[in-house]
Amino acid sequence: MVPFAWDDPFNLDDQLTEDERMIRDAAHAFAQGELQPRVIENFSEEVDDPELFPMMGEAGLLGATVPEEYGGAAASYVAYGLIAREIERVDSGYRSMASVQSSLVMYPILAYGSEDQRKKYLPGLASGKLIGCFGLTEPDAGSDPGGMKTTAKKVDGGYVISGSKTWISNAPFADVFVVWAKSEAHGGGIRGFVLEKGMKGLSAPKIEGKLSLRASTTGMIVMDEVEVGEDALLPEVQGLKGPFGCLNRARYGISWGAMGAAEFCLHAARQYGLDRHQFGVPLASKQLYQLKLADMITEISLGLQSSLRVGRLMDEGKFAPEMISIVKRNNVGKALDIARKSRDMHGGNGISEEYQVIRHMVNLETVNTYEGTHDVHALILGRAITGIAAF
Ligand code: TGC
Ligand code: FAD
Repeated sequence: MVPFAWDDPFNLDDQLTEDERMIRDAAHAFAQGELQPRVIENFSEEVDDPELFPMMGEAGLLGATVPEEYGGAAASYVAYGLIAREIERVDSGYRSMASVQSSLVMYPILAYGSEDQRKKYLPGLASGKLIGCFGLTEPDAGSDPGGMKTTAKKVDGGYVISGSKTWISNAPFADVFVVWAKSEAHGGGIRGFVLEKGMKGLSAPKIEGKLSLRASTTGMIVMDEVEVGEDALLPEVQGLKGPFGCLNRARYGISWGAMGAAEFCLHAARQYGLDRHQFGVPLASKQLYQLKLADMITEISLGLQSSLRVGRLMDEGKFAPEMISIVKRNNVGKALDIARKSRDMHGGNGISEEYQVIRHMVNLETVNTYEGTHDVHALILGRAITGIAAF
């Protein structure tokens, strides 16, 4: 028998490699040292903080799974998940900034790009000197990206891209835009293009007034006949499997990240219950309070263990996207429940920015919606179970 560790019930630490533990510890130190001190103000004031990208790059947190020759760390998907968990322990918005860069911008350039595109963009993105965004969602095509209206028209020497994308993380300060469009020249099939800040007809206005994920900057991508050369096309993929291949990575990272936010909320509720006295005793001495803490560590330990399993399968190339739907959907849903519970357990203080749990709670509302809503992932699983698509 071993002593039980309430903050690591299944000894996750023991299941990691030495490299993974080192990466986790470095991510933890960065998140607590650099992100935690600025998050309350950044969230409250909805501050744009692009200077975080070079700082994250310097700390090795961008493109961790990318080969070293392109500026990455050639780390495992488990290590990538551990980074997401440490960043989201501070704020889902900061994890968003990093996971878009790593999974939605660097991954498609690595997996579907030409060698020239890889050399041109990946080292700058890994160092955070370049900032990337990923444009799939449109005003009339969210859960159903196949309904997108953005088009790429073939012209001599390249393409003209027209359309608009909305709810795009990092867009207002991005240098590199991975956008998906229907291309007449490819039978109306969906193709990926890499656009650059400053191109004529390209703009990225900020969406103001979000009440969730306020530390992450979100915008639109407006493309008014943007002319690009042949070299802007991602040559190695065609169809929705292109963007979905990127989403697999980002959704997997979110499954870890959401558990980081949930762990913050558990730790905060535990400490609050030990410190706060009512009826002459600590709140933590009450059965109802302990029941909630027990439910929290149960869901967190099961969620982390599941993400670890999926990560190991990804590292072995043996995963199915439906596995990722299970962990993205369940971990985010459970994290949202845990954040709401923690908010309640803090009483009136739970609504104050100082205690931070309500920030996690409202952030997780977005995380539950983006990268496939909770219900869309249920339908992905329903299709796999029955063979019938119910979208
Ligand atoms: P469907 O017919 O299912 O598939 C079309 C083609 O794609 C292939 N495919 C996949 N490939 C790889 N990975 C996956 N997960 C895949 N899912 C499907 C499929 O095999 C097929 O290939 P082929 O060769 O036969 O053409 O497509 P559908 O149109 O019926 O899709 C249905 C549905 C609901 C599953 C899908 O549209 C969906 O996932 N909707 C949710 C949209 C979404 O997740 N959007 C995310 C936008 S990005 C974002 O939110 C970033 S937030 C980032 C942050 O800040 O952290
Ligand atoms: P809708 O698709 O309109 O869904 C509305 C509701 O209807 C949901 O509850 C949904 O579950 C439900 N619903 C939809 N279809 C069905 C169905 N068939 N059956 C039953 N119920 C259904 N996108 C990007 O491309 N890049 C980004 O970087 C990005 N960042 C984002 C950042 C933020 C802060 C936010 C809020 C969103 C971001 N998104 C991004 C967009 C995000 O992926 C979409 O919001 C999400 O996919 C849902 O699409 P929608 O908002 O159009 O909702």
